[in-house]
Amino acid sequence: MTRLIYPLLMAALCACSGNASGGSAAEAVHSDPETAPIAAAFDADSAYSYVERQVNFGPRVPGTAPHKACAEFIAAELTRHGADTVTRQKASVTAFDGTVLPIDNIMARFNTSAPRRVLIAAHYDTRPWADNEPDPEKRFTPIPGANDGASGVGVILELARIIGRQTPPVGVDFLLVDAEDYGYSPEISEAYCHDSDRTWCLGTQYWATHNPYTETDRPAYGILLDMVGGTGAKFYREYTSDAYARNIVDLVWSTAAASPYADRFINARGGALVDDHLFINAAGIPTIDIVECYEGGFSPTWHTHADDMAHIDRSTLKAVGQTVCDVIYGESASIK
Ligand code: AHN
Ligand code: ZN
Repeated sequence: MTRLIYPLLMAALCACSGNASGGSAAEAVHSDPETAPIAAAFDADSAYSYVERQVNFGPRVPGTAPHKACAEFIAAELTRHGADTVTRQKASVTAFDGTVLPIDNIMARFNTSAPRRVLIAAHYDTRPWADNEPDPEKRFTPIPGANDGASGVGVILELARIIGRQTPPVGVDFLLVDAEDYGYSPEISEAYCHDSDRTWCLGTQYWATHNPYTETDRPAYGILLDMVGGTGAKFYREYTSDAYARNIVDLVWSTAAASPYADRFINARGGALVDDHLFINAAGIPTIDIVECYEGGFSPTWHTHADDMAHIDRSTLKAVGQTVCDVIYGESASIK
């Protein structure tokens, strides 16, 4: 089931968001070899291995040892790939059931001297429950989170590897957020929850009100990657992304349309969902969500124990990773 956005939250977010101002790359003319776009090859095997290494830690539930080990791994890889800065935002937040969760948002910035920057985000925590297991007994153990958690991070770590070796025409800030997936659902809790939308994306909600940017150095736009490794996945235009940052959806989908991965990016409306991009938009950065979400809901492995490596597909990681890579390297250094 795709959760529809709580109307009041939606209204509040709409009221404080500006229009997307990025996306001029699609119009840029690249006749000068000095400014011509440089191509970079996204290595799907590397991304796959990054997904696998996260899964091998075990479920990355906030407050647990595998989560901490994974956070250290992510931060170390970003440093190793040559980030200008890697910062950790440690805090605590309270989940819908009263559990106090230690959170650790990880931010890495590359090419910080560039006047224009883009933000690429994903959550790295995994859900402590398996809401969609038919057998209720199996619902209360954590999922592997290969697609829901590790896949977006896997794509980001491979992008970081590439960017560390070949400076892109824009600054690239990576944001790995915590505690996205500790939200309320009626399958795992009998408690009544009056505003369940706000029980999701706790790390991003914290970041949104404590983010490092000012009005003038904010990224032009953001791209959130969520569930980007599933077998045979197709990516539709997510509703909120179109509402906040249609020109960025256009940029990404048209970039894919001109690539061998055109069949993965469908230029039609998908579902509407509460995800990290909602709160990044509220912080004033027009942000889209590349997410496997259909009008009828998510993939069959979503929030089940089958969200494992057997259901991760290198060709999906490649389609998403190469498309984001093409968008980044297709940016023009001359546009602020
Ligand atoms: C809700 O189910 C409310 N939002 C989907 C966002 C999500 C969950 N992404 C991964 N897990
Ligand atoms: Zn999830």
